[in-house]
Amino acid sequence: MTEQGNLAQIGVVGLAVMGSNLARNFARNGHTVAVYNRSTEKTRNFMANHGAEGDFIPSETITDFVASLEKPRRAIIMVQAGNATDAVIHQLADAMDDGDIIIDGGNALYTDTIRREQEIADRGLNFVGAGISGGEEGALNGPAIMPGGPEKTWEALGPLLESIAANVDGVPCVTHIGPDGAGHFVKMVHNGIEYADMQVIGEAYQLLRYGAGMTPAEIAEVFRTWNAGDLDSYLIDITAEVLAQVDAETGKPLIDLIVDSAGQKGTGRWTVKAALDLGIPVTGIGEAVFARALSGATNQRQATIGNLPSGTLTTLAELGVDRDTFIEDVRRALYASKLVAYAQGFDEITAGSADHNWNVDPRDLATIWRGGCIIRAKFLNRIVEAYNANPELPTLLLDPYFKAELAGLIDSWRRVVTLATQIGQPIPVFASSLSYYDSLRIDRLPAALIQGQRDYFGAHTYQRVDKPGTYHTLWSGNRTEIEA
Ligand code: NBP
Repeated sequence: MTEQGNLAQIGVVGLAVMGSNLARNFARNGHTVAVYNRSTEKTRNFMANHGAEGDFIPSETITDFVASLEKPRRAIIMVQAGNATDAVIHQLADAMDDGDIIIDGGNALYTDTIRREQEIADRGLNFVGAGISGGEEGALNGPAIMPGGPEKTWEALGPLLESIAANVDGVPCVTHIGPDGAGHFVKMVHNGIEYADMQVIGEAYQLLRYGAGMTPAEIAEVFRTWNAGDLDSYLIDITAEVLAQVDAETGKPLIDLIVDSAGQKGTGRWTVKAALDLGIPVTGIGEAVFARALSGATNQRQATIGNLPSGTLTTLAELGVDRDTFIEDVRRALYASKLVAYAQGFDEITAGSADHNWNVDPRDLATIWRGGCIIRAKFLNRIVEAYNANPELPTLLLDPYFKAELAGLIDSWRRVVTLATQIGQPIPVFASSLSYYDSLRIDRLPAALIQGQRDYFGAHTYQRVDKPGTYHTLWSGNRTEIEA
């Protein structure tokens, strides 16, 4: 137990990589931080390694931990998402009093957060599901934070979170996103966008490497150049670093020694599942999630590699494609596909917000994602401007700035999709994003035929372009049309 007068402003439960870095970040920013971990060894190690970095109050029981917090008590849970989070929430709630705040900073599924918020509210406490992005480095030096939960908690939490969040142009990368699960929903879609962003970079690499025949070191240089322009972002930056890395043991580019099977922890998949329920086409994120799944289908790939007919393929050289022109075309295809992925992600957030009455402001997200998080990028400023100019944009792609950008990208994008197909290199997000774009752009979709088919086999009816009403054709009768 701590003596009165020496209480902590914030507590962290769970001292694995994220929790310990977050606790250190709070301490560095002048807060007294209570720390607790289920296995006491981690708490002791934490104090041994970092205890001198600031004011920490370590506890070996939840009761002591809660007693070491000033009121209203604020405790951030940084444990494994799922059952562990539920266990800790209930231990904390049992020891806390009315008005105290439990914050889940893990990667919780937003529907779990909605449920937990209700359970905790029923007990007179406050529950805040807060998405935290930026990995371990962000947790230590300034993450982007997306807190949901009751608006009233922001008064007690806001200044604390602002003090540890990343900061861009004097604006902290944290704001109250909306009620109950809004924060975790938005963090989920952020991660989904991250999947698409990483995949489009991967597709560009694939084309430069196996289409243009460039070395990883050469491609690293290309990415460095790109990072000085519209694509300026953390992910492009680290891509150049990864591609430039040489394996000390073999002297080969490290990228060539890494198994081409990508892992995933679930937030991308959740983003797509939620989008399916909302009826929002997040094709870029979906293809990115499936591309990771395909890369990891080891047994299937072992059976198929070299064993499926390719058809007649050609090479860029045979097609007389100029290398520098191709590199610039690939940059533009990447940029256009990335724009589509962000537009789709924002569509999902808008739809999720409307569905749950969260009133999420898309400008807030683009603002707080400019720093700390994995998808931080210069072009997020443009998204803020786009929504500032028109908060009701039907799609980001219609913003005048992005529309003008697309006009300069579209021909290259089409060329790259065509060439990739001719040389037999997979570009699931480049290609599906272009199809999505064309689907939005053209005036007639094959959905008319689908309605005809549905009416034929299931009497599902259709509407006509030339008159109001709902109709059905008597397909198995005399094929006259009746009003349904
Ligand atoms: P982990 O996700 O690896 O979880 C380890 C922590 O959970 C340890 O402190 C462990 O305590 C605790 N824990 C477990 Br497991 N079961 C518990 C239980 N039943 N009761 C109490 N504590 C329990 O830690 P992490 O990688 O630091 O991530 C923490 C959270 O942050 C996760 O939700 C993660 O999804 C999220 N996140 C991680 C990253 C990242 O880059 N790693 C980024 C963004 C968000 P023990 O020491 O006693 O086993």
